[in-house]
Amino acid sequence: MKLSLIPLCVLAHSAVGCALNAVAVFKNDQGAHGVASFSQEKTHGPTTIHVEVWGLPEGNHGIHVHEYGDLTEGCNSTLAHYNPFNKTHGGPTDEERHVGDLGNIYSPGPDQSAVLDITADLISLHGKYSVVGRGMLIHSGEDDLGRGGSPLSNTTGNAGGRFLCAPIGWAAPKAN
Ligand SMILES: [Cu+2]
Ligand SMILES: [Zn+2]
Repeated sequence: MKLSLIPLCVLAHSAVGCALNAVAVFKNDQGAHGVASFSQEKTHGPTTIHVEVWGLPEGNHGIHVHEYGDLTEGCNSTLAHYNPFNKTHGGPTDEERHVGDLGNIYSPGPDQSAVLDITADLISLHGKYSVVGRGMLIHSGEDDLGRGGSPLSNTTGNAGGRFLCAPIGWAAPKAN
């Protein structure tokens, strides 16, 4: 009966608290892999995101929610950064930014885990702007947060290739 709470919660548009959890599981052909976990305690509250990835080259890597959870053309078919309010690309705390702009995840090297914990006030698992069903992306290069002065700074942060991607789905309830 626990499972029936998830669709109820989504449909209710409730003003009361309604905790939802989502997850994206990454894996690529170069042996990199990891998990991004999303948790939103209150319907209109922030979403906490915990990311842990192995196999990322040393350095900063742009991390975003992209528009679609569609991997038919690999990471390319996730298309652009999720941007329902038609903003310019920015950093995760900038006033002007895409909803999907989460900044960078730092990797100490491919044999160690790269961890990112963020509280994202624009990311929601509820309602029409829910990111569930969209795509989570980790790039080969660093996101310049819109400040790099390259032609791509204002759209992608010039973060380079698409290294890891995964659709964001509802998380199964934890057995505990
Ligand atoms: Cu991206
Ligand atoms: Zn962006």
